Amino acid sequence: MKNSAIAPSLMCADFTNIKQELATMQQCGIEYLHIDIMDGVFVPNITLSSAVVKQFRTHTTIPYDYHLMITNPEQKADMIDVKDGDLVSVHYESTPHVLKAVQAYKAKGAKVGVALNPATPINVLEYLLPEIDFVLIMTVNPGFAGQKMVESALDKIADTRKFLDKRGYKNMPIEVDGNVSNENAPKMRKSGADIFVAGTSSIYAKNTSLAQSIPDFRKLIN
Ligand code: S6P
Ligand code: MG
Repeated sequence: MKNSAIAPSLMCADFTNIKQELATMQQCGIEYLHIDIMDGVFVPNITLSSAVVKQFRTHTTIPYDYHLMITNPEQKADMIDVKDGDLVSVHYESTPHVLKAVQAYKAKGAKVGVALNPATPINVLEYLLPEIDFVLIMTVNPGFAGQKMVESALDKIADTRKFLDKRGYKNMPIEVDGNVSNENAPKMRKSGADIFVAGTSSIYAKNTSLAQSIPDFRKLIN
């Protein structure tokens, strides 16, 4: 089993206090900042923009984990501020040219993953495996925070782990996103997840602080 990593979902952050939040995340050893980019077309919502999140680089050295929920991401690589070592995931369902999209962000120095909506079967990854660095399994329909995990999520994570291991990709990480709650995260870990997108159902839950909730969450996924 690989080391687990936490990627706080910045669409759940308090932007009036973002400098402090980033400092706390850095102190807590957060591995990635999960950044949801939506276009109101691929998903029915619009959230963060690359132009805004780019400014956070002056306050943190934590790599970004871009989750692109935009149509034809292969045509938009120039609009996304990618640094070496960032993660970028492109949705399988967002373009007929998913390999081209993978290549476009690789060329910018990112480690690139393919994200799968809950109803998308994992065998679509078959011929992409040599080209990608990780897989993102959506455990809710993408677009909004605060949803409930879909029924099939834990089985799908376990099936993905088997699918990858069987094909010689034992070290390929699986990221999970959507209702990665304090309750669900340990089950997701058991099923084979490695990178955990943490939002309103864990570290950003009400009545806690990041300084408390992040170490608590880390215990749950170790
Ligand atoms: C949703 C987005 C996610 C959410 C995250 C929020 O489409 O991709 O990254 O921000 O799921 O976490 P939670 O715990 O509210 O589900
Ligand atoms: Mg996301």
